[in-house]
Amino acid sequence: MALERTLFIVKPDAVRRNLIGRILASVEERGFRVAEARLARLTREEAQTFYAEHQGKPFFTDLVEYMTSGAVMLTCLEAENAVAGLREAVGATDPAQSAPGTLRKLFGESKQMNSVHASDSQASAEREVKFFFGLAALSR
Ligand code: 3AN
Repeated sequence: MALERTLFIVKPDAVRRNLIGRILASVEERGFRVAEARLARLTREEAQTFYAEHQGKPFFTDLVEYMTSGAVMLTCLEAENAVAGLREAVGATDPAQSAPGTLRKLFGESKQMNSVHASDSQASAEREVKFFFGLAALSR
């Protein structure tokens, strides 16, 4: 299996609760390597562009508000089968529905404040890694 890269974000609710270290330790323990990392405060434009596929949905305005409400830890993670593997480690959108041991079950507070983001497909991973870290980060 080939090495893949995917985008992983520690979202504002988790940064606010001082969970960056625990969450990154947890993904490292699960076999992911941190290839890129940057603490950032997203602008409205960045959040809207990043979540463009959800534009028009009832939760979109609140989602942009939440994602710009504080710092986020942006990372690019590398592993074999990284995209699918990280989605499994992250769990379902709603922490209440997430499997035991998943990051959202462990740390998430609600459907919106679910602590972490992971790209949902290889195409999304390419778009999202490029969006925050540039084209070179896809293959370094
Ligand atoms: P996931 O991050 O699990 O792929 P998406 O892509 O459907 O979920 O949604 C993106 C983000 O929008 C979620 N991580 C969550 O923060 C928020 N979100 C999704 N669905 C809802 C909802 N029904 N109510 C509130 N927030 C939501």
